[in-house]
Amino acid sequence: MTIIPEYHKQQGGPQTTEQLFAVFDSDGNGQIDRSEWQIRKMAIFYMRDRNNDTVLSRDEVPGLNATRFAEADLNHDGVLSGYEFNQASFSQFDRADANSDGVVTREEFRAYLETLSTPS
Ligand SMILES: [Ca+2]
Ligand SMILES: [Ca+2]
Ligand SMILES: [Ca+2]
Repeated sequence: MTIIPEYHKQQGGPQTTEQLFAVFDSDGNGQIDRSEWQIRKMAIFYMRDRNNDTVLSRDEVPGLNATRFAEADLNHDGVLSGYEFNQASFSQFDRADANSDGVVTREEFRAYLETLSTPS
């Protein structure tokens, strides 16, 4: 997890889906596998943390269903810490791997990020 603050400091971290995908796809094969996801997934947390206060408030993940948010908010303080994000069901690899073939493609990655950012 020590690598993530570096991204965070680099101009606020990756800002586009394409940049974020490149961060995740560390071997550059155009797909994110399970281990790449585990290593890099906190980059999503930092990307969504718009005001850099190291927690995600409700409005920073507007697409996330209220029930999911509440489930992830383990200490019920109304925001998601990095730990809570890491543990959350919505941040797991299987959530992004829509067709369950063991890799997350660009399309799946984009669709996954949409679910966090776009209110339904
Ligand atoms: Ca890869
Ligand atoms: Ca919390
Ligand atoms: Ca997939």
